[in-house]
Amino acid sequence: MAIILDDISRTFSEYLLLPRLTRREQHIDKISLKAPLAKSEGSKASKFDINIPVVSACMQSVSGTNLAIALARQGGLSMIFCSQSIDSQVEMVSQVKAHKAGFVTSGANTKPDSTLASLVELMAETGHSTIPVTLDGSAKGEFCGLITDQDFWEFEDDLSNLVKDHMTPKSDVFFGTEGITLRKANELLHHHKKDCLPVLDAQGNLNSLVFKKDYVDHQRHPLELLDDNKRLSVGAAINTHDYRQRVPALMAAGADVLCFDSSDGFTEFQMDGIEWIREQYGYEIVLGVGNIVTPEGFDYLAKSGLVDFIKVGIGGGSICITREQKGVGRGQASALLDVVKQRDAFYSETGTYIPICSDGGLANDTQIVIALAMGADFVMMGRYFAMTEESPTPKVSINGQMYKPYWGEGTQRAQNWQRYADSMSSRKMMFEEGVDAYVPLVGSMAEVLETTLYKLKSTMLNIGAESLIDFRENAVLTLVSEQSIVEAGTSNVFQFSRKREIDEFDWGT
Ligand code: MZP
Repeated sequence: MAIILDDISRTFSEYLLLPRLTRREQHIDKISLKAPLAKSEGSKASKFDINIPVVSACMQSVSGTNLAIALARQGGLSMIFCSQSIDSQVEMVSQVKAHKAGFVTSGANTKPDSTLASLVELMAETGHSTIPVTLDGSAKGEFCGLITDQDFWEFEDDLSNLVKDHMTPKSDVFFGTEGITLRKANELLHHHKKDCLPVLDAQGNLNSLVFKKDYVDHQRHPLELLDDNKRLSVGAAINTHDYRQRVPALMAAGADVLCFDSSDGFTEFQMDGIEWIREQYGYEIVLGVGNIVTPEGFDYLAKSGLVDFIKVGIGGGSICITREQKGVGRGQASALLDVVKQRDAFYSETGTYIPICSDGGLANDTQIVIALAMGADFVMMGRYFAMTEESPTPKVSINGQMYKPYWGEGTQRAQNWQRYADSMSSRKMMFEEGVDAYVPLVGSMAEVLETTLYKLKSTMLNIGAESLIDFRENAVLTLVSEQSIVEAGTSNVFQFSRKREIDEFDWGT
């Protein structure tokens, strides 16, 4: 007979945190939100941390290049989706890695004999206002000079003029030579009051560019997640079908983290993939796996000794209908609590700490806070990021309100890419596990995230915690009744829903 658990599948909104002692010396600015992504042994630190405990979901409508760049600059990590051809995923990973290297390979170049008209076009196309001039117009060609949008007036100058007549020639450009440190390059920019420093090799060819704005940007984003070469960090999703081809390409492109994207990771297919990756690449790469919702699933993956972090969650995603379609899944809070308990027991027994990611179903900031208090090391979110300016989908106006399309990876729409990328594929989609939807546009990701993280830190103060480890160790949670949920909202007061109502209200004065 089937086993029926005594436990009920519960969600985050059914729990509340109790306050603990907040000490005088505690301050919101001293709280660290660092979280591990790689497994660690004993008291050794994890080899890969993120600076804020959030990652963006392995989804087409979420984790594209722009979001990956914006999130890494805030200290988090994106998992670039794998429901696309290997080439286009590699291109996205490469774009994130190229975005900010301190030393940037020039992405837009011109020749001395090009016209200003073609330069204007190039500037509009790439959004760059400083363009290196090389003899053959390539990123590594012989350096001839620099031209910026300050060197000509688009609506006054004759656009058939040649670049060489308006550029600053090499003889007047301050440049560095290959091997210069980033610190020295920034010093030169500062000293000579310049915005861009070309770096040339011994033969006078362009090697890279260093920009003042990147330095300023770095100072403004102290939590930026960078690799050892000072490039932004980025994760990439993988699947159980083509990892033999996809993983080598992603590794070559510089992906920092690989993460299996699967609604059910308690499978021998995923274990085959995990074993193959470790055989080929050892422990060089951080490897995330899942998803699971039971201690049994945790044990299967953790006891292999091959995985870094484990994702928890089946069927809780905002666009997910897996539970309805297949009758498989578990309330996210119950799944997380049960798996965290197993992880902690595993740590006590073996000394190996495996970070847990709570994936999907986080409907608001409070639920993010509760997931971290329950023991998730970090959370993965789709809807949250899909609603921001930086998600890869276009804005759509519906009845005067701006929205963004958001769809699940288990939809026909997401899976269609294979029809084009892999004409040999005989896999046919019999039913969908996700829906195609719209979410309201909420603005810039950095602004939304700032509020979320401020709320998180403020709750951590209530619990007397200075780190996420303190937070989960000190957390005391209680289940709430339906009536206490009602009590949690406002009660017996009249609320104005719109500013206009306030303006129009007769105050009797
Ligand atoms: P959410 O943050 O929008 O609630 O959920 C995002 C998560 O839903 C993803 O990280 C993934 O685990 C899951 N997901 C993505 N697509 C589907 C689907 O089509 C899905 N069913 O369940």
